[in-house]
Amino acid sequence: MPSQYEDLMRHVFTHGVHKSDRTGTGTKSVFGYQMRFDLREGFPLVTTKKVHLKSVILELLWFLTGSSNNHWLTERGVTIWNEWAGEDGELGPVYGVQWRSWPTPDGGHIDQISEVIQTLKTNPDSRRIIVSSWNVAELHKMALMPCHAFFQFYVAPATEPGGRGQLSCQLYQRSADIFLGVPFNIASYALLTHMVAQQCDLDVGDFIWTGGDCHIYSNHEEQVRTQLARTPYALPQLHIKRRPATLFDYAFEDFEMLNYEHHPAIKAPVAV
Ligand code: THF
Repeated sequence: MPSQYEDLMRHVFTHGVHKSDRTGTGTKSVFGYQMRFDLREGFPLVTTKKVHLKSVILELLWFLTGSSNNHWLTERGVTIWNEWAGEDGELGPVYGVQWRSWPTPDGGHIDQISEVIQTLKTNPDSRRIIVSSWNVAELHKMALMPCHAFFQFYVAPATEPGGRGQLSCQLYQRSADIFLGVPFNIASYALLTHMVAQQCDLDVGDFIWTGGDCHIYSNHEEQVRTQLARTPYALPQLHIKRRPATLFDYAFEDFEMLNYEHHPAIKAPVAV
């Protein structure tokens, strides 16, 4: 059974060095790690605990709307951004804003996601199919600086005449909360890769996750022990029920996870 996530967790738990952090919680930390998920083998949803997929899907759809406001999420019952939002729900120019409307010095905006789709359709060999959330000039206005900060798409050409190319995605995540955040982050980008592939008539290839400061918070250690004692199940399969007109027209109901066999949920506090 696939255990790449659990291998990362075990590696940091065993070899991590004690390190203090911005939130004052304390962590075990390792710098630099990579995982590769072959999306043809199944959807990389963690099975050694129940992952709340509804929050993952709605958070991704929220990023794609380009919103800076947590209300869109709370109206739909998703609370994962509440700790960082102000009274008015504002988070500043976080992920969605940079993805869809990165401000330019002359007062314009760049829709990085639409440019990615355009390039994948017209110039799939490009080595510049990149989205960055790390807008250095705007970091100080963000409620939280991007953790998953930079990603690139890659198309491997079709292996037979008339076949389809295979779309891969690699993410650089500068800061990785291994117990709470990483299962969400892997699922989110795997889902995005499936959606982009569907829109560009490509098959899916690999999702590559590259981590910077990979850490286990000291108040997650008991949960980690519980999780590492469990045996992973086979991966589920993602089914997208229709093909919306554009990447921005997906709805929560369009996604179905088939055969998601998982261990029980494990609760843990989030470091703010
Ligand atoms: N800050 C920290 N400390 N960890 C993170 O993972 C994180 N993020 C986002 C921004 N800041 C972060 C927020 N993403 C949960 C999951 C993802 C989050 C924040 C919180 C969470 O509490 N998950 C629980 C409950 C699930 C639910 O209620 O839907 C879980 O059991 O998975 C990572 O990008």
